[in-house]
Amino acid sequence: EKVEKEKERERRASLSEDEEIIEELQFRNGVEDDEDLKTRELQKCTLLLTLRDGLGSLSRILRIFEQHARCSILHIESRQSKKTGALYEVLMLFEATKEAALIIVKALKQSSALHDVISLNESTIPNSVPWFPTHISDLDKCHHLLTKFEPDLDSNHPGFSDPIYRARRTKVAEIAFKYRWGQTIPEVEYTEEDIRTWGVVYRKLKELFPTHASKRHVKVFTLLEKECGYSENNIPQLETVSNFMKKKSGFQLRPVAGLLSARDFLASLAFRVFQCTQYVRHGSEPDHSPEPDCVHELLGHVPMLADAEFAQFSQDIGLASLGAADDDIEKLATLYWFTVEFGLCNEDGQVLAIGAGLLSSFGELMHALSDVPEHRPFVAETTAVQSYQDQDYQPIYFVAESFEDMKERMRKFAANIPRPFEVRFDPYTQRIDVLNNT
Ligand code: HBI
Ligand code: NLE
Ligand code: FE
Repeated sequence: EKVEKEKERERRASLSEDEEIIEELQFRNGVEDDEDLKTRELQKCTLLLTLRDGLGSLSRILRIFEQHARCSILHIESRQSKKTGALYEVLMLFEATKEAALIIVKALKQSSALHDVISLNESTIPNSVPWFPTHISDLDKCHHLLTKFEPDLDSNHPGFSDPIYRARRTKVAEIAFKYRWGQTIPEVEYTEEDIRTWGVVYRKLKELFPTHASKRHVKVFTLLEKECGYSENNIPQLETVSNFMKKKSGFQLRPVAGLLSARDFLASLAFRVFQCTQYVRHGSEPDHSPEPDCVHELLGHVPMLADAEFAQFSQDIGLASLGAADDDIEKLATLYWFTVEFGLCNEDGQVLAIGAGLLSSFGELMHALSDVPEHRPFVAETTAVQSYQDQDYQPIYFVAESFEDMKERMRKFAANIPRPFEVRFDPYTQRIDVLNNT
């Protein structure tokens, strides 16, 4: 053991200063394994290096880059420096994995050959950008389901002890699991029990809409009855409704098996795609369901998403979420919760519901507009950090001064989320263009 230690000491002593730094940093950052190296995404970094000595010392610096597989220098140019204690300045653009870039920049900062290291795109180096879909077909990969509220797993679910209901849910979920972009959404043959449940909710809500729902909702709901087969005796099929929405606002539906992760769910909104459940809530609790079901989607979300301005608002939340850090996703999900799901809005001096969670729940719609819960003014920054629960009626709702005001506040909030790039949706190709700020 002693011999081993001595050998290691000798080896270290023979390392050059730069090699030593690299080794130390690789140790601290965890050495990358080959498999990881092949799959990780590369990022571009621009550095301004100030050399102490002549351009000859550049070779010492280049060695730092050579240590990393898949790292390449894309551009390099030099000029004489005007700084005291420095001879040359080198502008360098390189490409590497995030991990390698981190190690390289740290090694450069510690190298005695350099007077100064400035990273011109610092923000892209320490935070890797989470993967996000860039074409609408990539939504096939956004299928991260949360197991909350599953009737098979949650003993409080009204369907937990109803094997027939559970079997139906499993069958409907199959459609979503098999669905791929571009396909027609398969029809579900709803049971009498499903239609009865839908009818109970439908009848009661229809009575409340004129006095409780946003005018945007009321307007489209009338059209849905005329053009899409909405009625208390019929659960419309997703494909029919999706085609209607495409005409109205460019939104479309795709089937989903249940509650998605916030990241995956929000990402689809960027493409004007709404992930829509296709099963019906359990018949024993028609007035309120803590989980989304197609009653919620079709009566709550669809009429709002078919409104052009609301569609834009929803897409903007989606665009803001692409590649955002986890804590920003959480804020956007919270904002989504208090606007798209449970938002209230002032319209011509009247407070009305715009949130789908209210517009699909007879019980909560009455509760939200009564004087039982607290109403607070909608301010994006404070609303974004308000905690909420998703089991029962909300104790707090946020009321927007007007829909335009809500849109504007949300737009400003989203613009302040730090991201090293900008995104733009190209409706012709249904692709997200990523505009690098580097
Ligand atoms: N998943 N299928 C589905 N439907 C939703 O309405 C939904 C979701 N996942 C998350 C979510 N809503 C929101 O509560 C936010 O977290 C975005
Ligand atoms: N509570 C709503 C309803 O009963 O329709 C569903 C909310 C989904 C987030
Ligand atoms: Fe919803």
